Amino acid sequence: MINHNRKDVGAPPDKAAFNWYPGHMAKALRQIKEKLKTVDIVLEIRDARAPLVSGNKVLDVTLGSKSRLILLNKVNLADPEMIAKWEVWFKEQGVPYIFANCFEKSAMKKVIALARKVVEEKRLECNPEMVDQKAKLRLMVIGLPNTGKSSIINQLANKKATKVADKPGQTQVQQWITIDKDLELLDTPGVMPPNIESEEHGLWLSAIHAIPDAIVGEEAPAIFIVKYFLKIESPEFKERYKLNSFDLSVDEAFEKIAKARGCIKQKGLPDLDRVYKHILLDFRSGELGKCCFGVPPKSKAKKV
Ligand SMILES: Nc1nc2c(ncn2[C@@H]2O[C@H](COP(=O)(O)OP(=O)(O)OP(=O)(O)O)[C@@H](O)[C@H]2O)c(=O)[nH]1
Ligand SMILES: [Mg+2]
Repeated sequence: MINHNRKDVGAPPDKAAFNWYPGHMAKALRQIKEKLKTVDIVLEIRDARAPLVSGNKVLDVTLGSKSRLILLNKVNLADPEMIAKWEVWFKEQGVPYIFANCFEKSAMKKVIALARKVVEEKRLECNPEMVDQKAKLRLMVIGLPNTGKSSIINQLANKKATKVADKPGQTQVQQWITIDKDLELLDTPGVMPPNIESEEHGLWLSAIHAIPDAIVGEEAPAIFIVKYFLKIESPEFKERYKLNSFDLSVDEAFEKIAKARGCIKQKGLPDLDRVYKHILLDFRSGELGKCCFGVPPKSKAKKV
């Protein structure tokens, strides 16, 4: 019998447990600052499943007045109803933004067209004489780890110009990629905020794999995911794990998931470590249904 209420299991980690800031990130942030002058615009990649929490206040400060376009990627994994609400909120904030799935070529073309428009508008505002429609666009791609920065660049380049993996911290050095004579992109390593605001935000970021599993462990994010999909009553989740109802405790759900995924040890006991891995994998590939963590803030004080 599983008992996640035991004191030594299932307790959510302290928010400090989510802090992951390896040496290459401090360096990456320094290098982002150094390169700002050489680019026309910064393309900030976020995860559409956590539109606010996958941003980074430290990056915001670093950018100063540089033009920025926020691309909320992986929209194919996000709950469309919630995205509609977030769209309204982003519009109200008056910042350029776009929701996209980087594997759709047409969406990526829209991103570049929008980036050009933002740059042209800024030039027009600052110095109308200097506007040159054909000027080369130099764009720096930044964001939290694993949000899809390198994938977006590869999609635009139409080749494997930079390494991609479902592993936060894949890119560790900056790399310029020339798309054509009019477009150059700078890939940068993902940078985490130095402090995660709450345990809940830490769990969201672990679930979407911005933080490596080795830092937090697999148990707490897996429990969070199961609770979330039970609560939203996701039909895909129910079907995937052959559940007969959503009215289950977390422990009952884990027992059923262990059976459905064949994670049974000798003597018929559930192999929880394997169950956690399955849940994380299934969630990250979208098998459990669409999701969106957090709701748009009501307070005007909370900014993008
Ligand atoms: N479903 C979906 N998966 C995506 C999308 N964009 C990227 N991915 C996946 O997200 C994972 C991370 O992609 P990367 O491009 O390596 O992410 P990154 O931001 O460069 O990561 P770091 O270099 O670690 O900072 C890969 O498994 C991609 O296939 C998207 O729009 N939809
Ligand atoms: Mg990368």
